[in-house]
Amino acid sequence: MAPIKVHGIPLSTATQRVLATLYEKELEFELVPVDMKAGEHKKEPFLSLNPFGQIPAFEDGDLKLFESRAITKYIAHQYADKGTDLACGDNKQKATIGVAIEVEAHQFDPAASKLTWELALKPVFGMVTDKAVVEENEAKLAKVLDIYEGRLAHSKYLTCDCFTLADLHHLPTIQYLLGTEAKKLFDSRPHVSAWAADITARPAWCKVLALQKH
Ligand SMILES: N[C@@H](CCC(=O)N[C@@H](CS)C(=O)NCC(=O)O)C(=O)O
Repeated sequence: MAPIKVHGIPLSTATQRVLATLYEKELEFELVPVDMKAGEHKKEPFLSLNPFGQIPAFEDGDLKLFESRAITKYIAHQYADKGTDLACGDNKQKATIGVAIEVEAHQFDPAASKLTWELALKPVFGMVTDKAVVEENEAKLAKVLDIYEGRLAHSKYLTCDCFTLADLHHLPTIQYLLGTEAKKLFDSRPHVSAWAADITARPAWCKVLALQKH
């Protein structure tokens, strides 16, 4: 059988989301590097995998997907019996996970991704951080984290006492932000802080981080 292929790079947050899911599921896969400096993602053959020219792209046999969150949902359902159950519970529980997945994508990620770019990635590329953008997005992220703090007072993870895709989707940006001044937003909220420490210590996530050292 053709192996699962992930086209992307270990530093990309969206690629990391897919890699974390594959490691949680204990699946074999091939990471196919995309030379973004050479603009490989904006040319064929990559555009045949994702016409929007963004990483990651994903192949499982003849199935080709893009959009990291759609890919993780496919993996969690297709390989439900392997590794960690990332979509646990009955249909009502699954619907609650679905809500938390949407909250990550539409409430948490816009601010978290802008802060990741300004505080973690721009310095790596020798670019200057825009303080006004940081201030605006720290305020936005703080409001989301206040809601998470209330939620996490009732359960260990965002939807229940087991780790699901909803928690996993937060890992890439949280990992970057914990290495920046935005860490204070997590540290000042005890339940959020304990949750972030727990999910970033997962063995599957540590394997994603190890890929960055190669
Ligand atoms: N919503 C997409 C976002 C993908 C995305 O933004 N990928 C970034 C890397 S993390 C990228 O390819 N950036 C290059 C570009 O947009 O040209 C997903 O979750 O897969």
